[in-house]
This record gives sequence, structure tokens and C-alpha cells, in this order.
Amino acid sequence: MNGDLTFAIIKPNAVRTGKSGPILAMINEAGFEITGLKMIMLTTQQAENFYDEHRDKPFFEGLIEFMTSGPVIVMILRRENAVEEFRNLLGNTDPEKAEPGTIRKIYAISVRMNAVHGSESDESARREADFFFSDIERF
Ligand code: IDP
Ligand code: MG
Repeated sequence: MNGDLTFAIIKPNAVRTGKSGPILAMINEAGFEITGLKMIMLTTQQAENFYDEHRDKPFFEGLIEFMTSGPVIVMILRRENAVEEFRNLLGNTDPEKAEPGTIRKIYAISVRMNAVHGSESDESARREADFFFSDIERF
């Protein structure tokens, strides 16, 4: 059975351009409950640890530079089959390949600046939520 928790980040390009509100509305309208939320500035070390699996990729350095370029909004989201449903709402990593109506199709400005992160598995959702939220910051 799939879990009911996922973890998301509204990335710097979307926060900077005032898209947080419309993105949060899309998330709520898609049936997700927000059970943790805060705006933070990632340190380089936090961003590198968060994206550890991509350390050897050619885009890693640019990704870390981007993710630390301005405030982000980190969130814990709940709904049935959360990880898969949220990835469906996000659309493809590359906005040119994303389906119409998905968050990335609407708000991404490039593959790197693709507006929102969503966990890829129940295991990474737990790891990522624990990375950013203490017990008393979850509701
Ligand atoms: P995902 O966010 O859809 O799970 P991943 O492959 O896990 O995609 O990549 C993590 C993030 O790294 C992407 O969301 C995007 O911001 C960035 N990224 C991935 N591939 C590229 C690329 O080819 N060029 C630039 N940035 C990339
Ligand atoms: Mg990923």
C-alpha cells in the first residue's frame, strides 16, 4: 500500500515571482492537506545533502546555486497515494514534456527552474520531511 505523505518545495523561481499563492491553491484543489509549511533559505550544505543522489550529475552545481538563490517554501502534504498523486500534479521534470494543466507546465521556466519539487518514493518522502521538519512542526 502506498503512503499518504509526501514532501514538496516551492523553488526560488516561483517564490521570487509571486507564484507561491497560486501554487498552494492548486495543491489544495488537488486534494492535498498541508500539514507542515515554512519559508526558509537553504544553505549550500543543506541543498547538497538534500540532492545527494545527484552529486555526480553535470547539472548538480547549477542546481545547488539555483536552490540557494532565494527563499523556498518547504511543505509536508497528505492525501491518499500522496507521492504518485503529487508527481502527477507536478508533471515531467522538463516543462516542455509536462502535460497541460500541471504545475510545471504552468510555472516552470526551464528544466532547472521547474518551480516545485516532489518526493519520488515513500522512503524519500519520509527522509525529506525529516530533513526539514521537527516533530513539533507537523500537524
Ligand atoms: P525531479 O525533480 O522531477 O524528481 P530529478 O531528476 O530528481 O527531477 O532532478 C532534480 C532537479 O534537478 C530537477 O527538479 C531540476 O531542478 C534539476 N535538473 C534535473 N535535470 C536537469 C538538467 O538536465 N538540467 C538542469 N537541471 C536539471
Ligand atoms: Mg527527483
